[in-house]
Amino acid sequence: MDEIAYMYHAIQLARKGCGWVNPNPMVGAVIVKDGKIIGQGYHKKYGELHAERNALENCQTPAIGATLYVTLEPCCHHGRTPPCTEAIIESGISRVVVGSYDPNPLVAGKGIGILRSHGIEVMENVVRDECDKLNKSFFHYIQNRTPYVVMKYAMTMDGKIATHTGRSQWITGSTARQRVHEDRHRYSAIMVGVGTILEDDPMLNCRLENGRNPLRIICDTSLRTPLQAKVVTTTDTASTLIATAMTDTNRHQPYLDAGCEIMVIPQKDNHIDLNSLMQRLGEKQIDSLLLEGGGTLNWSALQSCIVNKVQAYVAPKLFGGSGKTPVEGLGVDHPERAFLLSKPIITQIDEDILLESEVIWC
Ligand code: AOF
Ligand code: ZN
Repeated sequence: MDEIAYMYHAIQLARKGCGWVNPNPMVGAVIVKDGKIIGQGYHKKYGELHAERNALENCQTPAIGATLYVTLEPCCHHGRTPPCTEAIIESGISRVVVGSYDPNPLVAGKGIGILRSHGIEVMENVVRDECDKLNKSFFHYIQNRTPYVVMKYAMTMDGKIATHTGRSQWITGSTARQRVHEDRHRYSAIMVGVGTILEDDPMLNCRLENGRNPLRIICDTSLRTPLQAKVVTTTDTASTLIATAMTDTNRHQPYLDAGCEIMVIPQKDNHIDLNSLMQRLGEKQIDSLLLEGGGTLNWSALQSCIVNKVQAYVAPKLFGGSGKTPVEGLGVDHPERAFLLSKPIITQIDEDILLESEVIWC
């Protein structure tokens, strides 16, 4: 195996932490000596050992003189775990090959600097693009302290998310829907507007075997969520947070009794202020959020500039008529004022297509 292959192996290991490590990054590590892998590991769960320490613990022979391949710059700070740089230095590893740089202000190049100052050879940026792809949401969260927001919707080829009678199940096929559940596992929270609760009464959970349920967030300015809604009656299986502008604690009580959390957020233009909400969610360590509509909330989210990425599933169907579209609201008045997205990554998923773009201008 060559250097690149070892790093790809470390990336595979890192992916095993998907959905379990948030708000930490996914990290994988491989230790190689005399052309043989002597230890490997990954960051398994938030609060637990980092990838490098897991790899060192798994070493079958002493790591003196070995090379460590790690997808992210080793940390050098005391967090929930001691610094990885200390463990690397103590182990006698003589060379470290790094994929991504860690933008955490507590690390940010200092990890690499410490290793070098101890005479360890460090090679940077190896398979960096692939390593960076693992942790888009972590990079955003650690620098902004707000969640990385992905606006996701499924529409027909004539741009409808529902028929004129309001029916939306199902637009895409089962494989595309499975993919959505993988994202519900990956991201820390899922958010919808109260309109979606009133119309569809969704569960908003992750229906993968061994999947993790995201925190369900309902944007509900005037507290209209029915107490019989599934998101309210199933808090024993998945947590629900209702973000509202209603300050009357008597109105909060029935939701609190049902096990929901209430977050009071100031109002802006008759809706809760989404920028304040994102700040508060960041304080709760929500690093990533899947925005699943509806169109009114999507419009507010774009106007508030909180959307980082758009995921549009497109199904080969046409609904016609006055069915809803993914982004409602007033809309822009001129093509020049459009929200601009990056060149999409296109993935065919059976009969459907997934288009993924970063928001580059809002
Ligand atoms: C690494 N290897 O596997 C991970 C790193 O609170 P802690 O102790 O878990 O530290 C979290 C921070 O450490 C996180 O924000 C990121 O900068 C880094 N994560 N670093 O060397 C790992 N998960
Ligand atoms: Zn570490």
